Amino acid sequence: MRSTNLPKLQIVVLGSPAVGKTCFIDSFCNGYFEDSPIATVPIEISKKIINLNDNIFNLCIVEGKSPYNKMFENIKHSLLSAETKAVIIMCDLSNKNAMEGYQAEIEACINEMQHCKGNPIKIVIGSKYDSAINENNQLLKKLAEDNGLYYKTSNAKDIAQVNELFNEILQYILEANPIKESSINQETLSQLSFLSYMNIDRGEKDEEIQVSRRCILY
Ligand SMILES: Nc1nc2c(ncn2[C@@H]2O[C@H](COP(=O)(O)OP(=O)(O)OP(=O)(O)O)[C@@H](O)[C@H]2O)c(=O)[nH]1
Ligand SMILES: [Mg+2]
Repeated sequence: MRSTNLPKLQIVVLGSPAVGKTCFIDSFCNGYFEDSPIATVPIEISKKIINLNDNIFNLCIVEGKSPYNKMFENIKHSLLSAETKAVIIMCDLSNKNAMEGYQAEIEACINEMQHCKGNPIKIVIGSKYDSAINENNQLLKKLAEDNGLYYKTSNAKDIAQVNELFNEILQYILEANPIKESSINQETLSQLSFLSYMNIDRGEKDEEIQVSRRCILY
């Protein structure tokens, strides 16, 4: 069974440089915190097969820069695609000086998102919650809510928290975009569970197996 036969669902993660986008995505896709990832130029695509409450699909996460950055042009195609069902705007809660720029950045993202074909849910994530300036958290939450966006926080060092957050986001998406049952048959299900056993056979740690109970890596 080829993973390309599965329904595809895409999440786009936008943000200024070094706000923590790659660490957040990698914590979910790889199950560990990478302290010093290489700066993403211009975009990065991560993929993972997900089984969430028996909804099986190919999740594609695309990382790119927000408007005002010249590399934004590279993510525009993914952002506007009908497959994009969630857009995350990531803002760094630990950065003292960045907060004053986030209002304009969020407004610019909202402006661009008007043209999205997939009617994505829109979420602001305050990153680096482990070293957040408390006042920034309150300010960003208000900013997100005033603009009608969901607000969440993330700590990429806490894999369980990142997994919970992705599960929550995927639940929102599936509620708004139910996957047609006919696209998954019994053969697909049994082959995917075979792939998950292969994971276990490769000797992954117990905690990673727990994480992949709902998220089957191949
Ligand atoms: N304390 C803390 N540091 C983090 C967290 N997430 C990322 N970082 C740090 O923030 C820095 C930038 O992280 P990246 O994930 O590369 O940021 P990015 O937004 O992908 O950056 P670009 O690809 O350059 O746009 C790295 O030094 C990380 O170690 C977090 O949750 N907590
Ligand atoms: Mg990056």
